[in-house]
Amino acid sequence: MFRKILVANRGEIALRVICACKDLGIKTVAVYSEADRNSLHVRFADEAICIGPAKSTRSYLDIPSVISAAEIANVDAIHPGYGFLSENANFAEVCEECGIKFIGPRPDVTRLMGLKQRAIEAMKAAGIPTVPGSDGIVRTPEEAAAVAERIGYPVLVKASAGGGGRGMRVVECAEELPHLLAQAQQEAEAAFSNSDVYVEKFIRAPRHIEFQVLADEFGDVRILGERECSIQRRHQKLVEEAPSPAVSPGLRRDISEKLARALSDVGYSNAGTVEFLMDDSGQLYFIEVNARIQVEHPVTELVTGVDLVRSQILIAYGEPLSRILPAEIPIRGHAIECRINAEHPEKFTPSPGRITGLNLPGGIGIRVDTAAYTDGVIPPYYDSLVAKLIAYGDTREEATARMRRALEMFVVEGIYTSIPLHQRILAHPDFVSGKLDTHFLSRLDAVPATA
Ligand code: MV4
Repeated sequence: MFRKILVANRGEIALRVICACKDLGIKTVAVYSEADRNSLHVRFADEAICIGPAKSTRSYLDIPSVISAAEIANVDAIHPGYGFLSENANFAEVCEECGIKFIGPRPDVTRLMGLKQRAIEAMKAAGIPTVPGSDGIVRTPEEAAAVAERIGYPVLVKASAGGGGRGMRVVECAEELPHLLAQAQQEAEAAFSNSDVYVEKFIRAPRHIEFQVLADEFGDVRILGERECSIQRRHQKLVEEAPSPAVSPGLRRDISEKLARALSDVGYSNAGTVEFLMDDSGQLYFIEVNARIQVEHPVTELVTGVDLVRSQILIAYGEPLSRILPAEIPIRGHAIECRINAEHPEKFTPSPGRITGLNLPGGIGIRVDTAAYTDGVIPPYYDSLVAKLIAYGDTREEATARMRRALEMFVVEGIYTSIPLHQRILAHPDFVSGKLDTHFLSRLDAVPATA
């Protein structure tokens, strides 16, 4: 087994990776910025190396600094967590050149998945349903208009290198198309140094449903069910659950079979997530692949019993899936995750600062993934995630009841958090009935805070 792994991340996910390493008897090396000197990932790793100032471009995103730390500590592998360098194919390549195993897919596969329209092409070729749209990149208003006439308005112009909604424009009619196309291209160029865009039929108020993948380095691919991630604001997910209330066992089986074949064909390995949109008729359409472990992975862990981070490490070491996973992985029970963010309750702006008092809930069916502690600081430089509160139950109703109990007993003093918002979400009749889509929160905002 690997002797020592460097964890190229911070916060709860760095701790999550350290936990998996401890379970496997692997030594860990934390890296940290000057703002994270007193963080728990530094405290619980076997070694810790400061890699630069608070600003992430000069620390957690700085490839030479991370690689230097890995060389100094003489690690066998690097786990990138999520965000930061996790989907940076160049970083994965540098690791490889330095003889350090990157715990993730091969760089060429990550690069392919990063070009959305190329990923769509690959999935389409393998029989995965995709959104009606252009075949590849659209360059001129004439080309875009021809596609839009064929599939019908409204259409969505999307950046090929995009993510998080940047470089996206909804086009309602032909008159708007030329200038919205130009806007999307300019925004894509500014954000990603790549002006390539493509066109899709715009699906109004879809559900966001994603499938969890584990693949070994020998072409064996397993799908571990799906997560429903429709409850989001400004492309930030707030609540995720597994399984999706909208996916039947038949649909799950059908998509899983097709995905396993498609991902094996492209040479995918390690953990990944395949994102789909679901329209109001219940049709799933592939949109993109995330070549990393995701924030919301715990809900899948709870309904499958599979430790996804441990699996990532074993896969990277060269273990075949047949030795990592049981022959059958039934989806059992229901899990819900609430992302507890440090944010102002009305303005939804970040609320960094010192945590002066903290009570983490527990009890049966509750898991808390966090790096927070009393007198600990949520710095302003990174994302505002304070904790992931995850509830499990035999049924969705039981998981919901446990989540409400845990939210009530979750106390964070000194900063504002999204706990009150989560309480409102879980009280909403549409949440209770599982009637979710990506506009759920805008409807919730119309409900008084006391409801
Ligand atoms: C879409 C869509 C509707 N139709 N594509 C947003 C970010 C990017 N990852 C994909 N996104 C969307 N693509 C078509 N053809 C609506 C969204 C979208 C969305 C998707 C998932 C979760 C939240 C979202 C919020 C707004 C828009």
